[in-house]
Amino acid sequence: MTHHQAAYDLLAETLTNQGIDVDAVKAALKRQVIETPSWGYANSGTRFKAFPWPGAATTTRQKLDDAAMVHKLTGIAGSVAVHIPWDVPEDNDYVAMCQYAEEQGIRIGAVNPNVFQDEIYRLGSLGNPDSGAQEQALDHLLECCAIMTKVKSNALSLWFADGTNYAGQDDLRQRKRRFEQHLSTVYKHLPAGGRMLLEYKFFEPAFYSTDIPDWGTAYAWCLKLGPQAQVLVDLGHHAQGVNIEQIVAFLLDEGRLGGFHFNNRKYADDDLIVGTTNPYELFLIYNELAAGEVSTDETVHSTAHNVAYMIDQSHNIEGKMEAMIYSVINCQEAYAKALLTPRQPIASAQAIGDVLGAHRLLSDTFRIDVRPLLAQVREEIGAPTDPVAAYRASGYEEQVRNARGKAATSGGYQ
Ligand code: RM4
Ligand code: MN
Ligand code: MN
Repeated sequence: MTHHQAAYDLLAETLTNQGIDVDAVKAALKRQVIETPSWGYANSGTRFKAFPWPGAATTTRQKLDDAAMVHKLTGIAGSVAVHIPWDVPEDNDYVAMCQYAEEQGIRIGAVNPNVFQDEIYRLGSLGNPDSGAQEQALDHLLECCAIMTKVKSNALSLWFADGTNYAGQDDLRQRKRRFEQHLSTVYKHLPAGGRMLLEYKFFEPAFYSTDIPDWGTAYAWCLKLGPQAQVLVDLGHHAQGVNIEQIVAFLLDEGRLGGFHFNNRKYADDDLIVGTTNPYELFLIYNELAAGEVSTDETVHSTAHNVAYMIDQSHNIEGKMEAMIYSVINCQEAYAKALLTPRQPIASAQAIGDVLGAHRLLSDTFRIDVRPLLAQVREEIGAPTDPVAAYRASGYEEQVRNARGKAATSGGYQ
């Protein structure tokens, strides 16, 4: 008997007495998939300094190895997002890269083009006033559509650094038109069954205007593009105080919620470990999603079941692997709590205007300690009951430190 057993038995009994189908909850938890980002395994930093982590992945295969290890320890992270050109395979063979991932027990998820790091993109990519820059960006996006087929990906995940820094710098309406025209070309090149996930962000690196500043703009363009275009919600891309769960509810209801980039923000696009200072917000977001999964409305139901759950973080001062394992676990905890929400009693309280009755039913759910339940689920799927402890005991950190060494990093003012 493992040490979580007594706590699990008590929790299962309590939940069952409350009318919760614990087996159904466990089944949902076993189906959960969190996609980790290849770039979260590599060194990164702030504009002041990038501190290299000993053993951090530098090659694409090392990133895939790390992602596979996170999957092995958590059992629910079997997919990894790639960023092109950061993840151009060493031999340029995407089919072999996909096979390598599969041999490690994972698959390639979203393909993320990068149209923000070349010199030519100083004034933007698709929104750039120069048609040559627009063309170069478009070519790269179309190349990424072709890469999707090679790596068996069904999602093209788009984020643009485009925008302006000064009023009058460019014509805002013209920029909108350039985006609309080029996005529709990209949409037509999506492989069959492929989705376009459109990410918004209200600032950075452009600070006066951003070409896709908010979910409303992304949503409007998805509507114009077609049903395979959906909005991607990155938790770090909102202004202070924005109610993200309400955005989630709206997009779900309209069938246009495509995916998430999970991370934790306190001030800006901080890209910290998801659920570290905002666990209640994460729970409330998952609560909308779990409600959508059991909705009788066909659009809501199928949209909720197709959401791509992805992490988008950079680990600047901490080790990459433990950070990623911890991130996956935090999403798992939030989802587990959301699955326990007593929907019927809450609906009854809402119907009679019992403001605090409804609120307490929901917030009490957040306070349930689901860790014994998750330990049980892990045991049942053959994963370690405490993935972080198992990682620390695995020797992986020492192994990669010795094999890979410490890479030279750039970053900071130069
Ligand atoms: C952006 C955005 C994108 C990510 C890049 C690295 O802020 O979140 O999704 O690809 O960072
Ligand atoms: Mn993102
Ligand atoms: Mn971001």
